[in-house]
Amino acid sequence: MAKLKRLLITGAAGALGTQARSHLADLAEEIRLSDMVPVAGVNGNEEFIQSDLGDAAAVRDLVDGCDAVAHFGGVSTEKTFELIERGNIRGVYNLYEAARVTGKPRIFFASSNHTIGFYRTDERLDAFTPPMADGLYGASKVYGEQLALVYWKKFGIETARVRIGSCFPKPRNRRMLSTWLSYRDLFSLVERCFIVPRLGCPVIYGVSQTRSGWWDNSHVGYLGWEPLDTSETWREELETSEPQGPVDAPDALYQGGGFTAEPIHQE
Ligand code: NAI
Ligand code: 15L
Repeated sequence: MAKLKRLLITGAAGALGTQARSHLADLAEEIRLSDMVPVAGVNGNEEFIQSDLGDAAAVRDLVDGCDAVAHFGGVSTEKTFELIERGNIRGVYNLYEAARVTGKPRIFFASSNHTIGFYRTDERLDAFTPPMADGLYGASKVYGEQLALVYWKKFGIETARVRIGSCFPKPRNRRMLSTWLSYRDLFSLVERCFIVPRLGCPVIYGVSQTRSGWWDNSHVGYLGWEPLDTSETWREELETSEPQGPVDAPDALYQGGGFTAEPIHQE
């Protein structure tokens, strides 16, 4: 497999960015890391540039010289509009403008299941189901997905728009039996998105094998991505340790679970 020349990982100090550093170390000759806060140490083929996604000039310098971007940076939960605007609205605009005026790198955009969080748990979705965000955070990811599509249609910049479910070492609650994505499956997806000859701009649901069947990825068979892990490994443990919640609890009603009940944060 031919290596990428330089891969930019944004959000490199965060949970998934930190995992990306070890899982993707061999994917590129050079790895450029960035975050608004420092990362823990810098390894052999890595460099670190501290910057805020809201700073257009800094983002342009970051993207310059990269042939691929794994975009994990930004606000990752429900927060104030000001924080979300900087990281996920302006930040994504800055990323795509930087991509347009530099080398048009291929982008892995870490979108979220909260773009569709207000669909009910008995509904089945595919890539063409209209978004139904469950808050400001989810709406900002819908914006990011749409901006990616604009830059694909107008400028040919390819993006994997990946609606990640719940990416943690293991499912943390009953809802995550339907949404869990293992680190191994996430990073095999990132790799496939960067090595397939033609990516385009697909919406992909980032989920390991699950019985729930909420999300249909059948239109992205061309990626050759096969999740290997399954949330079923933890079903018995979770169903024993966690009592079944009320039938009208957010986790029971909506795919976005508790995010659907979050307030609009003012501070
Ligand atoms: P995280 O919150 O641990 O990491 C995000 C990183 O982005 C942080 O290190 C933070 O400092 C950085 N960041 C925030 N605003 C910034 C700004 N304005 N400029 C520069 N850096 C900024 O989140 P995590 O869990 O690593 O998620 C990574 C991405 O994946 C996020 O975009 C999140 O929305 C998405 N995602 C994650 C899921 C998960 O289960 N972990 C599920 C769905 C989506
Ligand atoms: C997300 O989008 C968040 O970034 C992550 O922290 C989890 O809360 C995840 O969704 C989820 O829905 O479990």
